Amino acid sequence: MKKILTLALAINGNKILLGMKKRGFGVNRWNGFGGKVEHGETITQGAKREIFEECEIKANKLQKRGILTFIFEGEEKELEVHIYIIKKFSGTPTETEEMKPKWFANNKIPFKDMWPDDEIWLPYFLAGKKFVGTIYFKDQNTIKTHDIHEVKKLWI
Ligand code: 6OG
Repeated sequence: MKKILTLALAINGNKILLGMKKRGFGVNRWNGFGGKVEHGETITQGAKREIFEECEIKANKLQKRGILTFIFEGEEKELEVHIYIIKKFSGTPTETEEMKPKWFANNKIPFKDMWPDDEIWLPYFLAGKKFVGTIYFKDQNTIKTHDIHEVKKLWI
């Protein structure tokens, strides 16, 4: 069973916008904003809805940068996460019940309080590259193996 999810991050100069997840999957980790795509909406619409729900900014322009599949050992579910950069937004990132937003300098990204995969794909993201790949987790703190590579174009 495959679930489609979104994940969106904004960059401003040498800073990146992350949110501390206050509840649910990935609680107590800094991450981008996003969640499950609902029936009847496109993936991009789902991304925009989740960004607004989680930190109250309106994403006016999104660009898809990556598609990663996360597989967990012993579990049937697979997560297909569509990763976006928020190119333009209006409003001020604001804390909600789900996320506490904060800007981090690119050289002070709190990797130890993030999902372990972020260290692998964020360098592509920060370098302006597009990427696809699969990450196979032993558990939520441990990656067993991964295969990520740069692509010139994302087709979906
Ligand atoms: P809800 O299910 O709470 O949305 N997500 C992940 N993000 C990273 N960086 N690594 C992972 O490795 C992830 N798995 C899921 C997708 C969950 C949010 O968390 C992201 C969504 O933005 C396993 O609605």
